[in-house]
Amino acid sequence: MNPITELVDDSFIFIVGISVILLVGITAAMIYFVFRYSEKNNPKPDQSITGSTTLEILWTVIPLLLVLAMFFYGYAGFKEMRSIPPNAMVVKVTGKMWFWHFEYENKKTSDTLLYLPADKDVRFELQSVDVNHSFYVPAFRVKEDCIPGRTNYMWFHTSQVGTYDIECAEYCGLNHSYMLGKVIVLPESEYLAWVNKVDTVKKVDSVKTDSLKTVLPKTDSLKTTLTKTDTTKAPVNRKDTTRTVKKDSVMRKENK
Ligand SMILES: [Cu+2]
Repeated sequence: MNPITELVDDSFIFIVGISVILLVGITAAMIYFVFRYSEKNNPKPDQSITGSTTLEILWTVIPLLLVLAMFFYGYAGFKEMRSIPPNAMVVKVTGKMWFWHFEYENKKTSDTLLYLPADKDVRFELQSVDVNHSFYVPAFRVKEDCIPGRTNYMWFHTSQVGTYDIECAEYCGLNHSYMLGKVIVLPESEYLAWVNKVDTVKKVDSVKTDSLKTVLPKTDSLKTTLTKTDTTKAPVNRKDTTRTVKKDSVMRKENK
């Protein structure tokens, strides 16, 4: 179970619940007052009410207790979000115009698709190389800014195997709305096989990214009109993969 998801959902339901009760109560009282105290029903205004200390105390104390309860629920979730389990695995997330780049503990990298093992705590170190982005994974109820020149952090627990959306939640330029990705949570053995396999990185990513593009046909049509952006993007990717291969081959030599 992901504790963040539960706490965020609890506070959300609590606040929406109170809001609905207040909305219904206030609307009902308003409609009742419109008829009960209309000029037609009361040709002479009733001036007997001058004030009520009891009422004033009640309508001060009750809302105060309600907002304190909202704060309590919100703070419980916030505290959980900022308390990263010490043994969490680390993934570096870099926002670039306009895609997500991920680096794993063994220096392996991937773009757009974030592979994670199931039932693990994951700490994300968030950076940006150009403008402000915001790494948003709705299924895990987390969102944190990626700011150039500083490293932010967040974490979540990958509860179940599955595929979950990644979005950019900070307007970052022309292709902001297409800055999408997927969290792919795999059984631990499959994840380890993927993360330790160096040669097929490029193939796996390109195949899966293509299948993602077919889900998002608009991206393709937009990209064809932005050929200049694409050509600049391509060498960046190539550099990254060669760097990974080099580092890993060095690591292999060291292991020998
Ligand atoms: Cu963005």
